[in-house]
Amino acid sequence: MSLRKFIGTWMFVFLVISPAIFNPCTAHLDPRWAAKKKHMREKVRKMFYHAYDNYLTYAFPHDELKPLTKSFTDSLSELGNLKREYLPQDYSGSALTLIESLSSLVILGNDTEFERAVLWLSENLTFDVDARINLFECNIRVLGGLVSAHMLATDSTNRLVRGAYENQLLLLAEDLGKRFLPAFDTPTGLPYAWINLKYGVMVNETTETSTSGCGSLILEMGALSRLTGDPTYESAALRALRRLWSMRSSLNLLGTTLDVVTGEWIEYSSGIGAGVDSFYEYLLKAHVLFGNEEFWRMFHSAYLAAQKYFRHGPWYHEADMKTGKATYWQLTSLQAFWPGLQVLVGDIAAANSSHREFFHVWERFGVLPERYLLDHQMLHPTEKYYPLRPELAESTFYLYQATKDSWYLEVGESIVDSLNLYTKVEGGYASIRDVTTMELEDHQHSFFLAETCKYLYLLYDDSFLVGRNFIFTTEGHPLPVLSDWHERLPQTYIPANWTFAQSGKQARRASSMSLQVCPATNLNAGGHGDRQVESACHICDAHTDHRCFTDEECGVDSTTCRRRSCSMAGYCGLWLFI
Ligand code: DMJ
Repeated sequence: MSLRKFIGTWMFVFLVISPAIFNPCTAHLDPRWAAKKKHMREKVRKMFYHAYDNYLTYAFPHDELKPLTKSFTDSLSELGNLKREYLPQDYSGSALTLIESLSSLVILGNDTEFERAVLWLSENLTFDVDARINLFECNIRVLGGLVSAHMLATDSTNRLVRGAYENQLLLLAEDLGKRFLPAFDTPTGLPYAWINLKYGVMVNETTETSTSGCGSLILEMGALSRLTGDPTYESAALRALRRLWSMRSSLNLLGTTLDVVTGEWIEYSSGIGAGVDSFYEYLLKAHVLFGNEEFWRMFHSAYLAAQKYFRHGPWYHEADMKTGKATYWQLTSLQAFWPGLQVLVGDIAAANSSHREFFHVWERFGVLPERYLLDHQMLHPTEKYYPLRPELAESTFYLYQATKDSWYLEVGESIVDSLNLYTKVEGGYASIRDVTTMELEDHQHSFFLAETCKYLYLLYDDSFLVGRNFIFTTEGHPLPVLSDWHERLPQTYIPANWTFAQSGKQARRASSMSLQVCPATNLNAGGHGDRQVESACHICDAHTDHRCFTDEECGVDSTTCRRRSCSMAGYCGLWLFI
């Protein structure tokens, strides 16, 4: 069989679930970079606090900082790139940036400030306000921020003074989740994009929403259900996701916008960027978080279709969901998350080549412009802005985790330098209105603290992740992967001839399954102190960079419990035959 036919016949998807993100196997340091990493970590820490402190000084408790005028904006009502219709008198902000900063504070090791923020929110935050909010944005930023912070506040690390925390963030999250529910009361189960927190869906509310808007709710609402024991939230999000998936074309493609009442597509063209991006992300991450095969099957089909119809070399264009024909040849800043997702899939080679192209564009302009017309080789005439987006930093972090290639540390350095050179002002970090002139705009988005700074910090210091399994929401809020949230215990694929000694070199082959502790699934991390880590069955790859020559050098995937094998590109992962 020719190689071409071989590849055509046996298309492989290679699932890694980056081991360094989810397990303790890859705690290794490149000695040449050790000092540099420390230096960069401190540089990023300073960035975070420059943004955070200025927010506290000039904007808190309002939503976001205006760093040029050192003032604030109550932007929760404005989120979603749609025009705010009105800002009610009684709406005084929801401390959005504080909520978004909670998990970053933990990752930076500032437990004191985390506690202070948690207690302030516990006492002061209310959602009983006459505010029309975007469901998607409020879900990923506020609900996700609260649920993640609640889980961090109640994990075994005791970062809060004993007795100070009595699940207040979870109660707030539950209150918010209840206010989301009227949005799902449609004939299709697809939620309205906008709701009023106090009064529910407004009369004459728009029935148009995006694919992300109804397909990226399952992590936060699912987590809320698991934490409260009330299945309503997860059921609503799942029903919407299933309905959305049922609307795919015969090519397994979805459009970008749709009507929640009729269930008809409005925009048939789609890609991996705005309006669709986190839909793909949540299918895979929901599979990781909840262990549900249904999510994996959806993701698998959707991912293959995206690679088939949108990809052109390292670039991604848009295509018509019915015909698969290319529509818009545009690179958008939001697309830069895709290589990070591909790392979770294990498609490292494709991730690396796309990431390089995004970075070239970054280098050319100094930052990533919102939209670049690939067919005309020019910037989009109006979308020339860069609002401090995290996506390139996010992918850089994932690729470094997967490969340990120090080149990604250099990419991170270049991102940090550009941010400090072009966007740092006395009052914080400002968005760029026009990348050709570097004219600034008076807005420091909350995701700069939730994601951009967080991923840059984790690139240089991932100690928060060592020995623990986390999945990051699309807004960068970590959720622990817990075996008791998994729908069913996975089957183990450990080959019979492996030995499971717990000492010496062979300790690598030990897993909680092999140690017969499944289904309790608590495995002592060994070599990382006494911390107990969640691991259903995980076995490390033989090499920390996951490179391999033979299958024998590959371990067992930590979340699916499937035996990993060696790809043609020489990386361990899960390969699926289709
Ligand atoms: C963030 O709010 C999230 O990452 C979202 O999924 C899309 N992008 C913005 C930041 O660019």
